[in-house]
Amino acid sequence: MSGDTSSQDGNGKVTRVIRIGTRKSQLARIQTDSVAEQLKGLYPDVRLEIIGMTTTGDKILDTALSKVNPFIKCIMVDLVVHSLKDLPTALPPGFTIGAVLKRENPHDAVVLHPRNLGKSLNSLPDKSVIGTSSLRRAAQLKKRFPHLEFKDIRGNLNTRLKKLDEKDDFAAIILAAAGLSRMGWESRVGQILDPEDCLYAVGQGALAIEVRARDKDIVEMVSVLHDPETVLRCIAERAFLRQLEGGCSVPVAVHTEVKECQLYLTGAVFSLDGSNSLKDTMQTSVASDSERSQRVGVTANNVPGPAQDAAEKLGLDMANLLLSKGAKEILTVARQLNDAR
Ligand code: DPM
Repeated sequence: MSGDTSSQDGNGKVTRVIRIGTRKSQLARIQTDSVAEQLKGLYPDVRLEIIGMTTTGDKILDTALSKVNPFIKCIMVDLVVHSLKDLPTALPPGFTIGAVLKRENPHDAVVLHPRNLGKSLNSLPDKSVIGTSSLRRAAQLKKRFPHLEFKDIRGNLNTRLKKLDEKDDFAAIILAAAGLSRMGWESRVGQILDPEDCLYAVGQGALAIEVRARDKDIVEMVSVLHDPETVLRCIAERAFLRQLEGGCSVPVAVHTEVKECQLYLTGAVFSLDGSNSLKDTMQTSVASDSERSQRVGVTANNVPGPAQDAAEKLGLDMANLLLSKGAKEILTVARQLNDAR
C-alpha cells in the first residue's frame, strides 16, 4: 500500500485512509457525513477524510475521483456520495455506483409560505404561484391543479427556502420529502404528494456511493451499504429512464414497490403542461435464487443477479411499452420547448 492511502500511528500500526469527496452545500455535507458515519461504524479501523470540493457540479467530483493530483501524487478521492436521482444512467467509463442506500420517503412535498399555513395545493387560492424548476413536477401538478400557476425557482435548498419565506413571489414550493428530512426541515412539510398527485423522479430519495470500478477493495467495502429492495427498485427505474433516453431533467416519473417477491413499476411521461401523458404499470418476479457485475451503472454483488436482471428488464419493457404508444414524440417536444425557454 502506498504511503498516500495509509498512515502509521505511534505504535507503527498501519491505518487505511479513505478519502470522501463532497460538494459544499449543506445537503451534500449532511449526505456525505451520514455515509461516513455508517462506514465508520462498519470499519472502525479505517480513517475517513472528507474533502470539500470548492467547485460545484458533478463533473468536477468525477474529475476528483479520476485524477491523480500531480502535487501530492495521490488519488484525490476514493468515493463520492450523491443523490441517486442526480446521477446519469450512464456514468463516465471507469466509474460505478458501489452502493445504493435504503431509500427514504421518495415522494414530493409541498412547503408552504408561512402565510398559507394549514393550506394544501387544493385549497390554495386561484392563481397562487408554486415554485419548482422540475418539469416532472410542473407537468403533473399543472394538470391536476389547474387553478395554480408554476414558476421556476433555482438554487440549493437553503436558497429556495429563503426565496419562499422572505419574498412574496411564491405561495408554496415543491421539494423532495427526503431532502427536507435530511436537512431537518420536516416541520416545513405542509403536504406529501401521493402517487395520484405526483409520481416521483427516478432514484428520488436514495443516496448512491460512486467509486472507481477497478478499486475492488473500495467496491467491496461500500457494497455492504446496498439496500437490496432499493437496489432492485432503482435498477428498474434507471433502466426505464435510460431506454427513454431521458436525462435528469425530462418529464419522466415513476413509482415502484416490492410486494411478495414481485417488483411493480409504474412509469409515466408527460408533455410540459401535462395535457398529454402516458402511464402504465408492469411487474416482474424478483424471487431470489451472477455473472454481470453492473446494471445501469450499479454494482450490487450481494443482491441476487437474476433479480437485478429482472428489475432491469422490467424498466426496459416499460420504456418500450410507452415508446410504442408515442413516448418519444412527447419527450422530443418537451425537450425542444424546454431548450427554447
Ligand atoms: C433532479 C430534479 C431536481 C433535483 C428534477 C426532478 C429538482 C429540481 C427542482 C434530477 N435533481 O426531481 O424532477 O425542484 O427544481 C435534487 C434534490 C435532491 C436531489 C432536491 C429536490 C434531494 C432529494 C433526493 C434536485 N436532487 O428534489 O427537492 O435525494 O432525492
